[in-house]
Amino acid sequence: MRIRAAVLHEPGRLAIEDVDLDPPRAGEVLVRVVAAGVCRSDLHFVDGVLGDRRWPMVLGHEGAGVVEAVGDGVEHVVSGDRVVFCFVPSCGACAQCRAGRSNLCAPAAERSFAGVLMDGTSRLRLTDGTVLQHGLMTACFAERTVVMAAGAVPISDTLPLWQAALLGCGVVTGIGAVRNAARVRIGESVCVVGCGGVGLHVVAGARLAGAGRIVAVDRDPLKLELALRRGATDAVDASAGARAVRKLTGGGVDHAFEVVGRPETIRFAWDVLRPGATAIVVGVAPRGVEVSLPALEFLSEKTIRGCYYGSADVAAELPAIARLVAGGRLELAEVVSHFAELDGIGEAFDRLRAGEGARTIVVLDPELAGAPVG
Ligand code: PAD
Ligand code: ZN
Repeated sequence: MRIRAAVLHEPGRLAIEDVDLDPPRAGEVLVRVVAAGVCRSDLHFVDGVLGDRRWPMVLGHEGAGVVEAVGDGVEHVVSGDRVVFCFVPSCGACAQCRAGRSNLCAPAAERSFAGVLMDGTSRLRLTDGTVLQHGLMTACFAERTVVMAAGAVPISDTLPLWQAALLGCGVVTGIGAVRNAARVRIGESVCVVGCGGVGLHVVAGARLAGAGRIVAVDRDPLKLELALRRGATDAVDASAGARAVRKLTGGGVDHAFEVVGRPETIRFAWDVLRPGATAIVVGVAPRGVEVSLPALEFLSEKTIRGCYYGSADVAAELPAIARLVAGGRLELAEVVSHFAELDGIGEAFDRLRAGEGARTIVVLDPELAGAPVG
């Protein structure tokens, strides 16, 4: 079938155009995309900083929609079901999956990097026949997409789909970083460096986990204001430096989260730790970027670790988080600053690059999304 999609032809050259989408094969699902969030990880693809040959590609990895058809052997969803995309459709059989780290599923990582589905091929082509990559096995900046069965997580009907869209990356990543990677306990102190579309969910996750002090750090006053509204107890402008956070918290925090993707903010997260504490790096830095740390400080038993996709078992956690949102215990609307149509995606990337506003939601079907456009 022919659909409209956001195609990255090469870094910096993005176009909304007609593409051909093949039907789902065995183990795959055709989804009508209803809404999709614009994450900084998409911008990394547009800017070409994740490495060569990651194009041409249909972008978009955070979204929700309605199932239109399923391939052979798909039993967990039927046509008409509402689903959120999971961009690591884990195989369940590799060593990582068996060890409970489905977010690091090895075959999914390999196919994702190659821009193909699990059988090693693409369902997407330009009208001239050129094969297109599936952005993070999701490719949801498009009217329709074909994803692996494990990439379509069913959710209840209670949540508007424009909010459900956010669950598929930002929310699961942010809440998961707090719960699965840091395992924040009641009363512990937290610092969140970078309070954008993902960092604001880290702040909310820390509040839900019962953190005591939650120090928000950003260079944009608007983001600090949003962070305070979401449960941060203190806001610090990044220019004040890590020393300001250490002073505020009487010697440093128990957990720091870096949610920007730059060496200086990774270093900031390290510098705000008390002895024995851990920094969790969520931000994705451009390929080739290195970060340096004062090695002597390993004596104080500080730890630094990464966190991919909230270190989460997404299929299990995503529906549970959806219930928190539907029950009014986790607010999502305030993180969304703009709605756009598919044609407005270039402007959404410009805003993200300029640090203007928080999340943009691309609405492909206003009626099903239940959200305004414009
Ligand atoms: P965003 O642009 O909405 O948020 C970034 C925030 O950082 C903004 O509020 C900026 O103002 C702020 N910021 C920028 N520079 C500084 C600085 N020097 N000091 C303090 N604050 C600063 O992006 P996002 O929230 O969509 O994504 C954030 C990062 O997380 C990005 O690198 C993205 O690729 C990564 C990501 N990782 C995963 C994962 O699984 N690890 C998932 C999703 C996103
Ligand atoms: Zn993302």
